[in-house]
This record gives sequence, structure tokens and C-alpha cells, in this order.
Amino acid sequence: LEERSAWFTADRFGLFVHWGVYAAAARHEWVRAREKLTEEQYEPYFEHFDPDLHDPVKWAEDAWNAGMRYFVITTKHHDGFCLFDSELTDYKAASTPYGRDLIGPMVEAFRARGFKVGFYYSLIDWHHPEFPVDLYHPQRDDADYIKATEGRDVTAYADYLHGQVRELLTNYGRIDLMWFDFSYEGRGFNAKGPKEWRSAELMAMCRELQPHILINNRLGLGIGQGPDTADFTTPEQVQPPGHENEFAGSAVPWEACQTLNGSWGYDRDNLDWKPPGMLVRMLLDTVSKGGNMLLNVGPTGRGEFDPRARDALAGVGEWMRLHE
Ligand code: JFZ
Repeated sequence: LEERSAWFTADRFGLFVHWGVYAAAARHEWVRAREKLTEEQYEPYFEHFDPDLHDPVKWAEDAWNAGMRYFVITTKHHDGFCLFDSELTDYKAASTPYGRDLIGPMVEAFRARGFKVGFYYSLIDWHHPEFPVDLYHPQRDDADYIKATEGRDVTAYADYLHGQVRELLTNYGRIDLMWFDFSYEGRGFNAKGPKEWRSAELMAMCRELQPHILINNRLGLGIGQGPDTADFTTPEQVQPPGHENEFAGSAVPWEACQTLNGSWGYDRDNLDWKPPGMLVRMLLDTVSKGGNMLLNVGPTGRGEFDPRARDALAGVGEWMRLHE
């Protein structure tokens, strides 16, 4: 683990990107669940998805200038929409008006700029016909819907999830990091965790396809040194307190993931933008405790970084250059 994670602990600072059809709704990546939208109500964002201003070379440039050295992209989020050209579904960018794979060009652009590349993949999937409705699902309060979907077979969904991860780790060259999201065993009806995801088997497949890969801790398995254990932990939207925190000083790398404004997906009318000075202090706080920071940008539906996100990254970059 120490050898495999050497680049990760040296790089320290990464770019997280949450992007999908929810960016067009521009009010949080959980919009479908928050507003309990049906498949039909959510459909227009897919039908009109056409990020005409998307330029991954620009994204890579902005992130590099902020001092970021690795990149993690949502290949699929909880709504089930895939940025990659999966053969296992039509719910993907290639089937929208945009009409093509978004992951290949992004991987290429970020690699060319010098980034390590990681894939976020949502274990949760509100689109898949065999994904059992649970307490997070958009139709969680719809008794008729729950009744009608009672027979859903989570093992059939797990086959799909394993198949998609195989595609991701086969079709895009070397992948440095896998960021699964997330397990919630014990939380309400049809809760899911390592048993439903078949996490141990999934992890073994990742390690077979990409032996050097780093895997996060949201598959519901243990952490640390062992065949079935995660390689790093992911405290979320909190800075682990103090040098005595549960992660500091342990052999297991940790990575705080943070947002620019509290939302991961593009949230146009949000006013909680963190000023660059705060972001710098968060980065210093993390690094001083031996951790990484994965800072998120939620690009717009047209494929750009919002000017407020670009300003934030530029502000961090300014500090970087003054302190090189
Ligand atoms: C998850 C997602 O639901 C969210 O949309 C975003 O992608 C984020 C990075 O990850 O949110 C979580 C997942 C797990 C916990 C908290 C938020 N958790 O285990 O405390």
C-alpha cells in the first residue's frame, strides 16, 4: 500500500468533478431524489443534454494552475446517467443530443497535462430496472411504485455494476484510482452494502484489471493492509479535527473531499461560495495532518466551469505560485 499510494500522498491535492444531466437542472446532483422526480419528469435533462462548450483541455488547465495533480470524474452518479460509452445501457452521453463518449477525451486531456486519473462510480442507481427502491430513492414514498417494483433483483443489478466497472477499467488505459459511492447497510428498507454490491469480488476484479489502483473505502469493507480492504478513507465535507484524529499518523492515507459551495453538482443560485483564502486554509489544514484534499467543481450543463469556480481555482493557484 505504501508503494502504491506514494504518488497519492505526494500529490496531495486533486480535482473532483461531478457532472451529469443534473447539471442542466442546475440545482444539486441529488435533485431527482430531493424533489422526488419521476423518471418522466427527469427525462428532459437527458433529452436536452448537449454540452456544446465542453473543453476538457480547459478544465485540465484551470485545475493544473490551481496546483491540483490528480483528477476524479463521476463516470456515473446516483441518477444512473453514464458519461462513458457503456455497452450495457443507453442511459449515457452517447445517447443524448451530444451523442458521444465524454470520458475518453477527458482522460486524454488530463493525462496529457500530467494528471493521475481516477473514476468515481455510484453504486446507487435510480435508473436501473433491477435496482430495489430504498430510503434514498426518488420514489421512496410512492407506495404504488414500491409495490410495482417489489420483484426487483439486486443480483441482476450487481451484474450490471460489475460489468460497467470492468468496462471502465478496460477501455480507458491506465486508471490510478477508483472512488465507489456508497454503502448504507442497516439504513432503512432495501438498504445496501458489501453483500448487495458483492464488494469483495468487485474489489478483486479492480485489482486484477489495474494492479496498481487505489480504491476508496465506500464499498463497506475494511481499511488498510489486506486483499479485501480499501486503500484510503474519505471524510466528507469535514476537516478531521486535530492531529490526534482517527486518520492522522495511521498508515492508511486519507482524503477529505470538499465542495466549493456545499453542492457537488452545479447549483446555479447557491450563494455559499467559499472564498479562496478559506480553500487555501482547508488545504493547509488537511496537508498538515497528513491528508489529501479532493476539491470539487460541478461544471454547468453546457460543459463549462462557472466563473465563480474558475475564480476560486485561480485564487488558490495564486497562493501556490507565491509559495512555490
Ligand atoms: C455522496 C453522494 O451522495 C454525493 O452526491 C456526492 O457524490 C458525495 C461525494 O458522496 O455523499 C455521501 C456519501 C457518503 C456519506 C456522506 C455523503 N457518508 O458515508 O457519510
